[in-house]
Amino acid sequence: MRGTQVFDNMSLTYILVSVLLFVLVVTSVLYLKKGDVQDVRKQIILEQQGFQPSELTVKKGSTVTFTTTAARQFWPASNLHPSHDIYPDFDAKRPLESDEVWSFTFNTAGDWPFHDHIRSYYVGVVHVIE
Ligand SMILES: [Cu+2]
Repeated sequence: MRGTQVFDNMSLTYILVSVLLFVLVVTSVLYLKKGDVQDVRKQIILEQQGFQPSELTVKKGSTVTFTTTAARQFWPASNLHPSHDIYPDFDAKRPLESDEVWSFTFNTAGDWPFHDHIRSYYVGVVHVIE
């Protein structure tokens, strides 16, 4: 009986350690994924279906690059269309050619919805955190 008890305790320990390791691995993966969004993936692409990603979270001071895969001009700009006055600097201020790259550095924290000024039904939002 005593042997069985020891075995059960060891099984319990083994299960607990396994669960803890699993939680640790999942937490690490989620943390790294979040890091990707904030620190590595700072690109928004206007595709045929719309902006990809349409929602992006970056740290204040991050530069986000806007490009398009659609073979036509585009014009990223902050809302509201057509005045762009929620974040006037967040505006390419002219039509960009399809092979142009436009970058903007977000120095103000907040939620910044934007659109393609040429086709204003293409929309997205950049969340800038401190
Ligand atoms: Cu506009």
